[in-house]
Amino acid sequence: MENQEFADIFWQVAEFLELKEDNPFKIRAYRKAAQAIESLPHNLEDIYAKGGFNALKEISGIGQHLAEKIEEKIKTGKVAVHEKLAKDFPAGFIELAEVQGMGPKTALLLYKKLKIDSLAKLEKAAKSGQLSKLPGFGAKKADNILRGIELKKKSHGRFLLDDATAHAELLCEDLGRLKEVKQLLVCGSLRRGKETVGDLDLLVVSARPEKVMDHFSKLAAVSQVLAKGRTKSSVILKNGMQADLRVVEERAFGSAAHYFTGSKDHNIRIRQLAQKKGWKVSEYGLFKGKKQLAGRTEADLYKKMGYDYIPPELRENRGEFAAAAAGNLPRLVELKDIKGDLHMHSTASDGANSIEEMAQAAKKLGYEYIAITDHTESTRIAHGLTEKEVLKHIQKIKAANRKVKGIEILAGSEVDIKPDGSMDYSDEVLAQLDIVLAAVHSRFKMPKQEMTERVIKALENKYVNILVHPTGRLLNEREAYEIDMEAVLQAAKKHKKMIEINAHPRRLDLTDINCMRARELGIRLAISTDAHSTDQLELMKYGVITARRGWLEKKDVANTLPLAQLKKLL
Ligand code: DGT
Ligand code: CA
Ligand code: CA
Repeated sequence: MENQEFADIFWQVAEFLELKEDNPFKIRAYRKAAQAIESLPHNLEDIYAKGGFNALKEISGIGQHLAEKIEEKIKTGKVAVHEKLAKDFPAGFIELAEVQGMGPKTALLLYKKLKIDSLAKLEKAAKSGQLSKLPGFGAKKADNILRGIELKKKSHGRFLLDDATAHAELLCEDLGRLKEVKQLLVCGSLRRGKETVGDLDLLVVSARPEKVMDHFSKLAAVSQVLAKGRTKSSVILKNGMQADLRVVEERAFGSAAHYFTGSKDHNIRIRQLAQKKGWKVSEYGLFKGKKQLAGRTEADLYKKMGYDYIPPELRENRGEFAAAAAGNLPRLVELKDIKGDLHMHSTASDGANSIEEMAQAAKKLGYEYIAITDHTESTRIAHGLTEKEVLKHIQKIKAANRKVKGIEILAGSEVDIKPDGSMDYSDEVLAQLDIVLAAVHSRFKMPKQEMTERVIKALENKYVNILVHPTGRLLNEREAYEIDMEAVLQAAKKHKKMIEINAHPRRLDLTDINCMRARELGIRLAISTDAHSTDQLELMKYGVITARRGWLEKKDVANTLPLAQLKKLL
């Protein structure tokens, strides 16, 4: 059983209880547990198999009561409370509540008033003008809901990078145990680090393809076998994700890896380039007539074609061939270059761990510094700090910094940019902070021009250091707000401000393409996790891969600098 299955049940129970106006502490406990489970690096069932009930109870965020629910799910496959609550709501309720612009309360209202219990019915009602006639609705809300439905349809079947990575790792672990598997590589969009992944593409070298296919189709994670051939198979995993497997001979491994890594646009381009030389490139190799010129490794393939090796993240046909021919490819930033993390939360606002716990965890990752950046007053849902509270909080951070040796803890804040572009703290308070992040957390629907002016005004504030999650998008959930990113980047350049690449797989914001533009303009980027718990500090790798897709080098990224140099930048 996947951890997500447990988390989903807890999220849903929390929604149901909320609608029933049950005890808020109970609701919060379910949400906290769901969050804890989602950031758990190990499989819950494994934890239970190894350490029993007590091991479940020891997971932070999970007490006696919720450990019982997890045990119940493992033993019986379901959770009685959840089943009972679900019966009180219409069948399509959860799906409807998840539509952007809806939420559980609206979903329930629409069911009661209009008997809407499916996406199709919702779409019809929104299009026919039925919704806008309801009290408190109006054309704008109906439009928002329609856009939410579109987004849901578009995102259908695409998976977040951490989810896809976790599943690929599980499959590889299992396949790798087979002695017939000589080499194993995850290809496709996951290898390129694309922001979301449609399906997994696995490549294996083996002299015994039948054995590999037999094993693959019977893996524990597989729920359905779509196709099973001698060298090609496709399955659906239990979480609904498709996984394709190809088995090739060693002599074609490089060209097969290249072909299945894609992107399609990159592949089409290389085929044209080969044709110009009178050659042919395919998943079986690079050929001149019948003669194989290359194919065993990707490096050979590129070399023979006259190019430097192109890292997978750059294979999007965005100028990589020209750069590789001229010896001008960037030396991409790597995870090991990262020396600190400049955006994270503590229990002072909506984080799960204390300042010291965050610092200790960051130290284990080998970092030289971190910034604790809790929310400000306007972000009420995240328990943002008032000016008075943040001054005390700064003292607490300084005390923690003295106490925890071997890592510098900067006193920071993720300050709301108010709708008029002013900051949520006065300049006097901002001046007390070591680092100031600026973020939009409200009024996402502003007209483009107003939103652009709002953000630019924040960049004009002399205390602001980094504009964080600059487009506000939540992948598969919420579209970016309307903003003129070129104007924002120009302003960042003018005022010498940094821009964040938020590493959380739900955000990956700034996006790869905008990173390319920021690099052109010479803007410094900061890759940060926005961690709300110690586990989430490990999400850094997804920010790094996004930076690599944006052609960024070590020198483009602020948090590759050693502490002394970083401090000068601030
Ligand atoms: P995804 O799964 O939608 O996130 O994206 P990919 O890039 O993993 O695409 P997928 O799984 O359909 O195919 C894997 C790779 O196979 C793709 O990156 C390039 C190659 N490929 C697939 N279809 C074509 C095609 O029609 N032409 C060429 N040249 N290559 C293709
Ligand atoms: Ca794929
Ligand atoms: Ca595929």
